[in-house]
Amino acid sequence: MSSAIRKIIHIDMDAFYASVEQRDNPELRGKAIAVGGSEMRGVVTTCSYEARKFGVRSAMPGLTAKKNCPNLIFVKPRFDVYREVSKQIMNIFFEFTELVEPLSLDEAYLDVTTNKKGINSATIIAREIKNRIRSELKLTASAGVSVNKFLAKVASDMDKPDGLYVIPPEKAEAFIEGLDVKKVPGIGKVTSAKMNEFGIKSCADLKKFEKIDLVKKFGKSGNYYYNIVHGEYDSPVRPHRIRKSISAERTFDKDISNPELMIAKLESITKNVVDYISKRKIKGKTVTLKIKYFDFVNRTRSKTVGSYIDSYEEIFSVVKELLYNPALPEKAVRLLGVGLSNLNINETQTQETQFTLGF
Ligand code: TTP
Ligand code: MG
Repeated sequence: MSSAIRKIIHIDMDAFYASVEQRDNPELRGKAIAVGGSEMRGVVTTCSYEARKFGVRSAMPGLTAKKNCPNLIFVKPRFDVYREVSKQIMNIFFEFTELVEPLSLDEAYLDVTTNKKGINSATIIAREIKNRIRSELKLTASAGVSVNKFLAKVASDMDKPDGLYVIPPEKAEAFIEGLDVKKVPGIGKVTSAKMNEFGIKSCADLKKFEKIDLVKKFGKSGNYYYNIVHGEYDSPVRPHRIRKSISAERTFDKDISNPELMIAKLESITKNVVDYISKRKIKGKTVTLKIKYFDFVNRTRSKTVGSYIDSYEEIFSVVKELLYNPALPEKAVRLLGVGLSNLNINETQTQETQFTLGF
């Protein structure tokens, strides 16, 4: 396989919990807020950018935060809401690539070297994702775009909030050399202090050491430090989502009552599903037909067959059966969808690298 250049995006939401709270409660907008228990006890999980101007930070005790910023408003966290928003963000990512590695509720790596939209430029994808998050979720995210996870993550932090920072391949080396070791993900306060004792302040300083010396000084992590400063870091984006079903659906401009037209639409929707699974060698045992009627009532009909199927003919024959059984849809249909589940895959999905131009 060629060692083609990869296109990695790191997305990180801005002041995540605090932004969700400001979004959902207009009275909090433009104000210094901290999400977390009360000011008397507990710590700040995060705070709005307005509060950061006063030196309020994550993990700071509430009392200290209030001392720094007397007008600070404390808001109780709503974890269910953050989890839900997180799902919505991840679903946007999955529209572009299956290679999504979430790091927490509000951040993820995406490998878009090859992507579902066939967009050549990772920068354009990052911009589209930011736009979608803004328009659909009314939130802002920062994106970093580069050739590996390390650089993409550092990049997403360069231009926060609402940032888009690109480190193209030809600028990667100079960028790394100028980078303070404190900014390297995985190098915390203790390690950076130790590095400073050895006269290591920037990654250029780090680059002067042989791998074996770095391992002697910093243990196993020395390998990682060596690899990142030499541009040899190539850890893949590891998706941990287990895909449970594959589906495609279509909403029609006009509601449909004619069965022949429904069949025609289902043919093309089934083809989409088959396209997707055949490229990935996925098979399934359960076929689901989704019907949304003109009045927005949703119905699903499913059938599980005895062995894995993956061909258009096999899947479509089940879809057709489901359309007629128990009876043709009794009302006009607004949306039809076809799903395949009970799949033969688990989470490991190998990454295909392919040579593509542009960045
Ligand atoms: P971060 O991405 O580190 O912070 P953030 O999104 O609030 O701000 P920004 O990225 O713009 O700098 O963390 C994401 C969420 O995780 C954050 O909103 C709250 C939660 N969190 C904690 O609960 N405790 C912590 O110590 C940190 C750092 C974050
Ligand atoms: Mg964040």
